Amino acid sequence: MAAAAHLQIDYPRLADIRQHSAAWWHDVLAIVQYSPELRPPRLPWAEGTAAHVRLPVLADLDDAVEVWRLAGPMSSGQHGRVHYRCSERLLFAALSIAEQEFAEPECERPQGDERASALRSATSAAYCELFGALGALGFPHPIRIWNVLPEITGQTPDGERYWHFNGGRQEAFIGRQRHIDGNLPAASALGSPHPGPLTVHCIASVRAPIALENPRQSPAWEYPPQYGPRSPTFARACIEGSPGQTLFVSGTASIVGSHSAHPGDVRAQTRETVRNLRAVLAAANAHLGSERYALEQLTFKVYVRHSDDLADIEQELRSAIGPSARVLYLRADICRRELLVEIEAVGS
Ligand code: 3EB
Repeated sequence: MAAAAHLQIDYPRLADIRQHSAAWWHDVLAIVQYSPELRPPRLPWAEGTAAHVRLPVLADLDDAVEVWRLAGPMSSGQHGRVHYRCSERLLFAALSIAEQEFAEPECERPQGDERASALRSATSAAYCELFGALGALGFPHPIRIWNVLPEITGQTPDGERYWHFNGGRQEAFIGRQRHIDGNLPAASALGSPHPGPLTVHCIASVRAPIALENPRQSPAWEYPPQYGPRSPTFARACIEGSPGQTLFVSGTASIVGSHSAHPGDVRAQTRETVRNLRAVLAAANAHLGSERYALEQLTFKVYVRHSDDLADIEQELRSAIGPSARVLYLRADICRRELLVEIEAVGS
């Protein structure tokens, strides 16, 4: 594989990348390992660089990893809790924070909601650390952020845990003088079926990206209060500034306007999600004034709430994207209980 001028994403098997020489690793910006274990299998050369997310891979590919490649040279290091690796153009950063660190001492604990308060504080701290590291390292513009936390739809006395995550995230955006209504990074936020820390990883740039919305969906920062008192802070997609122009499509679900469509019908949800993906692609192409991005040429990641739905989702998605597009299926909880599938994509 030649060094990539454009950022490339691939899902090779662990056994295959273990065969590569040290030279291959020079152009690796990031590796994300998905596995239900507490500690993922170790990789040569990637010590301290690979991010681990506690989501199981589905569909007979349980040793698949996510690899991002870009022309090097790369450097890597640690800034506070943030592990990073970067070229002169893009930076990959990852951190994890245990909610327990933010639990109030027993005697001062507010009744009942202590775990959720800890989640809000942990999220805010994670984002403050992340933004601090991005600024200090010279990559002040997050383009794409992934968030994974346990029990994302768990109920607390003041709403769902995802709402507390949103509270902490928005607080950090405001604290860092960032926009909370537009000009946001693309994102995904998923629930892990396993206990563990909040994990956040991100791709950031030296240049500001182009943030895009979806005409079929309300901007997430304008969701009505029934979806939580503090809005999620993400854009439907971001395009990396020139010369890269990699397109990052956020986690996309069966939401039309701000409402969940087709509760209980996984096939209809998948088709609605594909309509949303097409609409975001059209917005991206319109912005560039070209037909640069096509659904059939994107690389996808699919979050599946119930493993039993995998075949239905796969069939619907394949009929839309064609046989050659790469797809990684992960078992994860979506942030609204009625949503059964969420799909994100990258186009280069
Ligand atoms: C949605 O459209 C579905 O909170 O960062 C998708 C992508 C979703 C990102 C986030 C949430 C997030 O609202 C959920």
